[in-house]
Amino acid sequence: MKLYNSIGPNPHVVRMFIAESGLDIETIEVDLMSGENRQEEHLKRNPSGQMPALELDNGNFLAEISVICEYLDELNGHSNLIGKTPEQRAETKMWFRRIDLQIVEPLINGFRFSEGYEFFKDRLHLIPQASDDLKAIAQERLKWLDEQIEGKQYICGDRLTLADIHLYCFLNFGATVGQSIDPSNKNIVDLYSRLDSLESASA
Ligand SMILES: N[C@@H](CCC(=O)N[C@@H](CS)C(=O)NCC(=O)O)C(=O)O
Repeated sequence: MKLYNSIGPNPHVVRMFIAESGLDIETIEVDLMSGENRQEEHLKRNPSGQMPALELDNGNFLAEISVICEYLDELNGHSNLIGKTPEQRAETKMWFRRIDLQIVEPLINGFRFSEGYEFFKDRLHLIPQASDDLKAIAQERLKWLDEQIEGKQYICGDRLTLADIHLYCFLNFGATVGQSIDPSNKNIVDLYSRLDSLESASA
């Protein structure tokens, strides 16, 4: 297998997941800054033109980070990162989906529609007037998540999962583009620092 990798929080999620899984997968760099990911060669790997993409041994490709991670975990015999039982897997996917739709999407689009405007204007349909509201939604939902994880070590209790990794990588990115964690979200701040101390965080 080969991971087509680049800068950005989405590839970071997959790299951190691979590191936490103890897997070793060859990576091939794609230059996102120059738009190599939007060229024909990469569109054959992922018609969405986005990063990352996983090439399988039979030459087929997978994209979408949760799909890649779930596939790897299944091959790896089902770890805690996705879940060892149907209920654990459902719990992980439930939290991943909440975090993805309610926090990550507004955070990243808030960035793309403002600070990222020049970079993304020829790649995506941008809505600059929505930027401030999207950033506010991400912050509101983070506050909600802060209440949900009170007393928990990780989002799914004592189990480190893809949901934590997803949240961590996007909060890490958010901090670099003016969307830092509100320090009053003490549980999120603590969770972030627990995840930041993992060796896999720098993958
Ligand atoms: N839903 C996709 C999102 C992928 C994505 O947005 N990737 C970013 C990198 S963090 C990208 O390729 N950006 C450059 C571009 O859109 O041209 C996934 O789960 O993989």
